[in-house]
Amino acid sequence: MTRSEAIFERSRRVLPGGVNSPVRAFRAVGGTPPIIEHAAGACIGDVDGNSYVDYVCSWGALILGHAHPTVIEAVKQAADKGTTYGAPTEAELHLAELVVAAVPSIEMVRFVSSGTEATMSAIRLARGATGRDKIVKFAGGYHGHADYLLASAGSGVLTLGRPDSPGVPAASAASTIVLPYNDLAMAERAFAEHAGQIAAVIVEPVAANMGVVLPDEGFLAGLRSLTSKDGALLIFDEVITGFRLAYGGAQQRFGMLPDLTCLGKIVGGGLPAAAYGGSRDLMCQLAPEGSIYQAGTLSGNPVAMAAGIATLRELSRPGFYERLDALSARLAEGLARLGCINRIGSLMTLFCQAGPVRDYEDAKRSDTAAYARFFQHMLARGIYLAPSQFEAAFVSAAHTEEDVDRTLEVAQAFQG
Ligand code: KE4
Repeated sequence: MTRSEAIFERSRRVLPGGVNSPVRAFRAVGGTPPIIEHAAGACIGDVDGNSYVDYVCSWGALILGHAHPTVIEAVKQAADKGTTYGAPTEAELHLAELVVAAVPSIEMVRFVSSGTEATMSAIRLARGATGRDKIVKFAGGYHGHADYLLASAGSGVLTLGRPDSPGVPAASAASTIVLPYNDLAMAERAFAEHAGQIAAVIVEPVAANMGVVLPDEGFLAGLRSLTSKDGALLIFDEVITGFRLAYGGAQQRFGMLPDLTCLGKIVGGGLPAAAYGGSRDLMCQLAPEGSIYQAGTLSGNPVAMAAGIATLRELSRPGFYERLDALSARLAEGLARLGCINRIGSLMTLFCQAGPVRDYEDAKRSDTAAYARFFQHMLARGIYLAPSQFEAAFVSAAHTEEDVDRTLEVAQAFQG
């Protein structure tokens, strides 16, 4: 028995499934997850001395790679002055000013501690600001685990949602309309059928939780037009795409302006911090300025703010995204013979199927058993991919051409 196996066996006695987030348990790919003990740059190391080139990067948070020296130094300096005060700090002001300067649609921002909190709060703000209850999300879109976001399409696509998990009250899911991603005609029908009743559409501007699925030309612009005409708000869930696809996120890369934006992962530099933001008019409706309530003990945590500030400073350096895109293209081109690659910037998924993959129904046609075999083949040879076909692979600034070439060499040896 390896140390990872022994530790994981013990963990399962006190942590449900041995994990604190389900996907980490490797249920979709089989086997025992390596217990990670340390990481630096593009590599992670487990308790048995194995090292892996990491394409999970803490689910996209670590665009600079693991333990970036500048981030670590900033965290150490902040922690030396205390870890949390529950009071206003200059650090949260500094990161807020960086976010406002970076993200085109954000005039004001509120920090929270997870992407789930960010989307949950943005939706409450949208409902409070519009006085409406219904929301629209897309099949295969993941926005964290708030009850009404764990909903799947009703019996008829235009009917109200039904719970996607035990414990989600039917009444919660019933306020959610779940539509096919990239299906603008269905979105138009939903707005016709529920005219004046939809508070917001929440969408990943590039979907990354059914695997990576890019928006069709005109899809996002169509949602922008539909929501504006109906008086609903458009929420871009940029928890993954924010600071990933460009310094200003997907909205900068696509030239779009949502009403609210949710950020996570990168904005906290690998520490627990997330955010939601939008126009001053909207954000000033939040307590204590307004009456829409949202709060958090560790919101704007000074150590997390320090990590976020250090990270965004590195991202704003000239040429950062261009290098990342070029390295990611090299990886994607090399993997293309193995299946259908959907990629934008440093975000990609290799679907084990011929493709195309334009929505969740397409994604579900993937050969998940083949993906599991590919995953295990790569893991055994020191390459750590996402332990699910329906997740993304992330390239960081710490990855090198040698890392990519090694990855491709190992992948080429895969015999299915
Ligand atoms: P968190 O609550 O996990 O910080 O963020 C929720 C969330 C919101 N929006 C998007 C677009 C997201 O991708 C996420 C979380 N992403 C997953 C990975 N697909 C986190 C990994 C996990 O669940 O363990």
